[in-house]
Amino acid sequence: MATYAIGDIHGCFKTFQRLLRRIAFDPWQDRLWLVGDLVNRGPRSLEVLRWAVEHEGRVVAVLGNHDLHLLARAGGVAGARKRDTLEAVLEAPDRDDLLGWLRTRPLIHRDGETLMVHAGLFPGWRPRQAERLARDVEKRLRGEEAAALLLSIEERAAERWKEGLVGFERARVALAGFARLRTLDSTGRMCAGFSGPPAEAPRGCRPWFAVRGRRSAGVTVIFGHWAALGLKTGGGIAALDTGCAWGRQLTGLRLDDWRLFQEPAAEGRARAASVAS
Ligand SMILES: [Mn+2]
Repeated sequence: MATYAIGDIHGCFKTFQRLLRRIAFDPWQDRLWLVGDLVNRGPRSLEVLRWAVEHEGRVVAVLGNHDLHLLARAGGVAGARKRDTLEAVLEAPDRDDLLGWLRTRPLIHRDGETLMVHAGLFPGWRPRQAERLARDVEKRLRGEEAAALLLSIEERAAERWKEGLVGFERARVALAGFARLRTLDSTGRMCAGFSGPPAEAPRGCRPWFAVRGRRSAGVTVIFGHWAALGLKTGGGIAALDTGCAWGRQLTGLRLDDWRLFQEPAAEGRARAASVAS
């Protein structure tokens, strides 16, 4: 039995299936950790969702911002964006089952000293605190505040974590961390408009994992979301979004021995020009 963490699939179902063949994935024995953004940008989000639901006993998937965007569109909270490729899911006869499954995914998954999140952790968060926050936000995403939380992700605000936050505001800022965080300025505010490589970050903006004194440094954090960062493993992190939807690769990391597996994108390079969010 092995456990593989896999980067942002973004509807690249063909590449995903090829990667599973490459790693000789055994659905009876092995487990998959998916870092989120299963859907959008690539052409086959519907197939990815159906596969994940069919294999739900072997799959742990955390919610990414594009998964949340799909839920926002399905709920009438958000309209279509220019590069959305979500129509097939929204029009599928089994959409309610698929969206119901997606809506109930966690924001953080932790197994011992390994923690998976889609985008990142605010530097002030201890792992236990981040888990408690995730459980709180997950509950709200299933309740009456769901629409307002989904809308907050659409608005992409430059949020800043503070210990004194309470209630909905606390949940909203936490969700921005889980689903959208890349870099922060020296005051701890997200440099929200920036999605490029770290070397091109605006002055004073640092990757969340590079902030000195980060309180989650005691666990290994597996994440995706940042295609322009690319593959980065070691130093307590594994960044696995290698831009499958941009014509690059889909990456799998075997958590048992940290061996890497990469599959070139089979979906072509039609959208390779941009690597924004
Ligand atoms: Mn993302």
